[in-house]
Amino acid sequence: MIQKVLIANRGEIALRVICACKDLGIKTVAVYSEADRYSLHVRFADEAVCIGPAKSALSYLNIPSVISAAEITNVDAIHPGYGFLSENSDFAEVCRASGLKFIGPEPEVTRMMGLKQIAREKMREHGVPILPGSDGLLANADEGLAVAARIGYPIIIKAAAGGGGRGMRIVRSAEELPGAYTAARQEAEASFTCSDVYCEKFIEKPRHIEFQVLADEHGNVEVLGERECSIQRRHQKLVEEAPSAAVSPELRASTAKALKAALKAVGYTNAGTVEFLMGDDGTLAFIEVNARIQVEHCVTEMITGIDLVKAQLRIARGETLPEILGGPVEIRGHALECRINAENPVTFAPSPGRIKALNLPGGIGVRVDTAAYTDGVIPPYYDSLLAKLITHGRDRAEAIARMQRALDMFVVEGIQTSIPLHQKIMADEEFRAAEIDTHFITRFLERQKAKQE
Ligand code: MV4
Repeated sequence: MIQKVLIANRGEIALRVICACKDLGIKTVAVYSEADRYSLHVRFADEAVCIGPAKSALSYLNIPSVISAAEITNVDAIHPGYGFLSENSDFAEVCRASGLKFIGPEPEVTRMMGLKQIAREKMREHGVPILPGSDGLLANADEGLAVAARIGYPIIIKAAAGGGGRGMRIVRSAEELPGAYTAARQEAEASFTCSDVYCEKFIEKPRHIEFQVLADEHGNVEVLGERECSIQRRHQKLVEEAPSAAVSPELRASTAKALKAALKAVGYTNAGTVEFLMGDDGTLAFIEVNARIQVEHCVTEMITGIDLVKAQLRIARGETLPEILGGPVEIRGHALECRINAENPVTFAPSPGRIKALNLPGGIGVRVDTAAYTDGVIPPYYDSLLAKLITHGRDRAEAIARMQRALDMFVVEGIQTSIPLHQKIMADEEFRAAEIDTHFITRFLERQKAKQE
């Protein structure tokens, strides 16, 4: 039984987990750094424990501190949220050794999914499409040359332990390859203390599309459709939506079928996201698995009506997916999410400080996930996500209209936010036509600049 959960996170996701626990009658324990003493997750949890100084390395990432807080408050389980310790398999292992249920996949599975060339091989084995590329790791630059001769340029060399775009090098010709191979290895070693790399075909202007999955501890796997996440800048997503305009019902169904087989075979449990790239030909190719709840999970919740965080908790207490879902998953309407960051909307520089005034929008089809409040302080130590503004409509046009209305009624004074940027994106013709790929923001910012001149 899970009667009390410690939430090893802060901000809006800590509050989101508290909401799901409250809905299930589960008691909550917040942990907080010295910078977060007056945060809402501290106020709304049943108990709260200070776990260290402002710097994350000394608090939210400090495994002994988090485990000590769990032991003194006598919780049954830990929800890691996203970021911080959420995909740290060593942490999940310490939880298990301490008799605490980690709300996520087993550490062995998270570790396997973190080795991207292994995840790639597992997916291929079970019929999930992957890009042509190396068979496992590259032992040297010559192996990379041999793969490129077979599949053609451009290729991309990626860190096996990678993420967030580090340890990647695009290679457009044989002459460039040895240098790119060495550079990728060095960056991988510096970033992940693992210099292993693999390679695959490089897709020039892909769409980034990800599938939400839920898997119980009895071998059942469900796929809850996809999200379109192409609108990003420097690997930070800005706008997400569900479903993707580029995914047909047939492609959705065939991808879901293969994913179910692959995730069942690897013993995946709890919530997860499988990332794909879509090239010009409209086909999807697997890139990586995120073994956690994601920031953008809300758009999937809006179109399926399923509370994903509640599902995570119910899976962790041993319930089956048929019990949790109560019938077939149906996709209804369209949802959008704008990430409202505390940052300068033009330079993207962080804008921490005190919120002097705040008006959160509402009304039909509008949801705001945030831990912000009037007089609350956005500290400079963590990521700059201030709120997630989510809208739902019967179709994409209705979701966009509701987003425009909600952005207009979203007032934050005292700090700068990305609200003006989102207002411009919502009005953009390419966005409105769903002509989006991972280069959208570059083109959009150029159009904005041209308008000013
Ligand atoms: C790629 C790619 C093109 N071709 N792989 C970037 C982060 C990491 N998660 C994977 N990434 C990419 N992998 C192949 N074979 C282009 C990117 C990429 C990207 C992917 C998703 C969203 C935004 C991106 C921005 C730049 C590059």
